[in-house]
Amino acid sequence: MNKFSVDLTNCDNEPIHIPGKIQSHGFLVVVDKISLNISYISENTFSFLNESAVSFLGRSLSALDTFIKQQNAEFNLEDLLKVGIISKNFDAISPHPVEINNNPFYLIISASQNDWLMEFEPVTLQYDIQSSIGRSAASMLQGKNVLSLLKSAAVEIKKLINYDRIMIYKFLEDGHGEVVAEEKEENLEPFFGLHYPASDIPKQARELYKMNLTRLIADVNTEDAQIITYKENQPLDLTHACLRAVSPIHIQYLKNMGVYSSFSISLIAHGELWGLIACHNYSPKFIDYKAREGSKLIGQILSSALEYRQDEEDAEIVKNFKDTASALSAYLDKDKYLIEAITSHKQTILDITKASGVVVIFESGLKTLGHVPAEEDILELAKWIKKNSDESLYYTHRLSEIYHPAKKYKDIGSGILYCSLSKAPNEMIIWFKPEKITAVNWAGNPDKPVTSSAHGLPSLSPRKSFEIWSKIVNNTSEGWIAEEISSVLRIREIIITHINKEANQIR
Ligand code: BLA
Repeated sequence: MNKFSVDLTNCDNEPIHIPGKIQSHGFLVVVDKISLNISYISENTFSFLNESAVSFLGRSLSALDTFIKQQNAEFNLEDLLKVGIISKNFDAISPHPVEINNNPFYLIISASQNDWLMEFEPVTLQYDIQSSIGRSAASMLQGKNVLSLLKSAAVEIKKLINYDRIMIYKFLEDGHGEVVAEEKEENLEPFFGLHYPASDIPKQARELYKMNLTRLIADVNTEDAQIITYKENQPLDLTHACLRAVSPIHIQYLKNMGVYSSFSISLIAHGELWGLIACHNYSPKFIDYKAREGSKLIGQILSSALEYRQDEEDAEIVKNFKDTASALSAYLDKDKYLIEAITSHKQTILDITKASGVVVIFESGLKTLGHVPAEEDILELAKWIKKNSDESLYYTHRLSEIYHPAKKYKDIGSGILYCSLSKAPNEMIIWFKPEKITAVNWAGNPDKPVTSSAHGLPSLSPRKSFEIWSKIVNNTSEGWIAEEISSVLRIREIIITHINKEANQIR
């Protein structure tokens, strides 16, 4: 069994793949790959089969045949398992319908290192989900851009599984997440636009979610069932299982949030976890294997559509940067004054990056566009940059950390991207980005007390972790992406060529 004791300081190390327990809405029978005998079994098998779990340990699968009925009585569980082993494809035979005490169950088979996992769980879906999935995928793909694609995916998932709240949760560059789309019951407060720290979904959980694309927590208040075994000191790896018991820290988190059931689907783009479709229900809710697989399929379709659309949008950004550079180049050829050429037409030097403000200092002129600090602050900053760096390009998304006076205007310039236009101390362009936190919303009621728990985890809730995270991201802007840097280098080249040309003409 897993002896790890988890608290708020060691979340990243909790071995969540070997919890030694399963959720009790189903039961687990595990067969050793070599002997094909039952090597692990969940204690709650008793409540489904009316036979003590331990009595099955070490026996062959045929011990289950009298309890678990199949449509084709000639064909027993061991035959089924062997078909899977030979074809090396358990997905093709899962879910396998069986009957236990006259109730329909699904058997889902997957692999662990030395054993085969056989999970039994109830069948609840009464209608043919396949046709709904087809319709959902079709309407989802009508979304023309990434945002409308995400919104319609949330709408379609809500139709399929009817959880109270469906969120598309996207991981941003530093690992923290934002709710970028939401479909919910009307009476619930919106989470749309909220940001959460990276630590709310620790590293090993993200790794696991890349391998196993869905996870259901049917009811945060039911007690998990212990897994028993004769294989001492060999914890059973439940990475690919459906019934895996969930980290107690996360259960507490959901309870503090008032959530009774949670279901989430991984979104993978370019081999990385792009985000999750996170579904909450405010009462216990179990959805069966076919409903989960249907949602997974929607997630996979969304993932590949996202990859495609995101690439399209990124290409669009680069194209806009390049178009702006050519336009500015043409203005420079036409106009008499450099500053005017790059600041006074339809396309300006501000469109070269995604910054919200820019200043151009050239010869004796200074011109600003968008949100920028006061002129005296800009001049101080320019002096400081020249003094401290001989590089022609400098950028940071945490300016005030190294240059304290910038604290004063962090809501305008927590991030700067600077490029020099010549060796002269006063010829440069600086782009500004605001502090990120000012763009972050927290819709919860800050006066509501944080729920305490009996387990010494009083501070664990999204609200608390948001507060902690706010402190960390204070004074930080969005980062500068590679496309912005190359765009600035491109325009710098154009401007300097232009300056040199002018200088030669004068001579
Ligand atoms: C897992 N945390 C998760 C999961 C989500 C979140 C979606 C996946 C499991 C699931 O589907 O429920 C977080 N859920 C969120 C967030 C929102 C949401 C941010 O709805 C926003 C709306 N969690 C903490 C802290 C720790 C922690 C401080 O907040 C550790 C100290 C741990 N979260 C934690 C662990 C898991 C988890 C260990 C893995 C659970 C598992 O799969 O066993």
